[in-house]
Amino acid sequence: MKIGITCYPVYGGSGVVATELGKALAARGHCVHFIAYSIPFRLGHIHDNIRFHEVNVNNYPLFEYPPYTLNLTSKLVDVVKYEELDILHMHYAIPHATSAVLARQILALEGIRIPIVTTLHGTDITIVGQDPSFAPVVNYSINQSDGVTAVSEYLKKETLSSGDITAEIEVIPNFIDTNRFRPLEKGHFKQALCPNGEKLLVHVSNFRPVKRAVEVVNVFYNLRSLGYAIKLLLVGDGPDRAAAEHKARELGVYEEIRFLGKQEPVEEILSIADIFLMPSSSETFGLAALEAMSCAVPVVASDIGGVPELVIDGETGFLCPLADMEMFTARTKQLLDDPELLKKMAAASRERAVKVFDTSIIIPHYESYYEAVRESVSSAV
Ligand code: GMT
Repeated sequence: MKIGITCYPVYGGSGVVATELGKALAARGHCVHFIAYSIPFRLGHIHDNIRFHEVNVNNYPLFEYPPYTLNLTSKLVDVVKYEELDILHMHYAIPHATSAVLARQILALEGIRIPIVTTLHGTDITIVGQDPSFAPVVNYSINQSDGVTAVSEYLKKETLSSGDITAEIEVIPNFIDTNRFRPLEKGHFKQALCPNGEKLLVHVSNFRPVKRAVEVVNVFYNLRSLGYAIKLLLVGDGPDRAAAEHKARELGVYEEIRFLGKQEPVEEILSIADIFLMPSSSETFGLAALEAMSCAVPVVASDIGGVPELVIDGETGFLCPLADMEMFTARTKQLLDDPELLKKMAAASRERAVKVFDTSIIIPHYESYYEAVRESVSSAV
């Protein structure tokens, strides 16, 4: 199949999922065309079956706000027409699905019927989708897509709960390349960070307020105060990084924490981690936790959103009521106190990632969904 994929290329889990999906589809023989305002950051080296089409934003002086949605629409029209695409897959409703619907209308005038699949990731529904200044466009763009997928049952339920979405939604969970994300031998790295055999706690995020990164520092401080020999790695960057650094200085634990900023490859860092902390207030899936599990790292997380579909409480980690940091600290402590339990949960995490979320299991689901959507579109013509 010739597949067009649009995503946010520089930021966030939806871009990671879209890029990894495109790479996996290309490896399975499809020709994948990424259409975005810059090259997706996870793309890596160019693959034979992968093309990139940059959307140029026109900065005409009259435009105080350049109409990116329209530039993207025009690019989609061009790429569908000249590359003879079979399907468009848009990640994140706004503005990608909107541009695709408009492009489909333009192409129809030339007798081209391009099927559109839209994948919902999270804030496109839980935040942007709720904003009255966007809601009618979000709802319209989703309802007009030929196929709609959501990354968790939770997100599907949330999307349908308003009653404004009439489209059927297929749940296709996020996935992980368990060959790449696996426990790697990085003893020297661990030794450098934890010279006295300390246990290593890790948090990876974009440091947006929903991630509650400052709470990670608080939990770390509480455990250190209880006498635990631990270190903390904070990976990523974003609005709350300064607040997390400030909190670490205020609590006197800054020297025990490494703020690594944005890092690739994350799997090397996760390989030396003992416990992954994710106290988020909102998470439709929690891709960062899946990356940790695939590297055999148990997760302590908030019991919210789609996280319970990923982390099995008491088996692959622990789930705690949102903002109950006493419980969060106690569960992390439980893992530190019991090396056997930690080992068991590490193995169970890895096993769950491999058996349920491996790329080889989820990508065929997308392929068959594309086929079904194409068939229903062509039989409706
Ligand atoms: O909504 C966001 O935070 C951004 C979004 C994205 O596009 O990066 O993240 C969401 O999509 C990820 C990939 O499907 C999920 O793993 C994240 O849980 C989800 N984030 C939230 O729901 C907060």
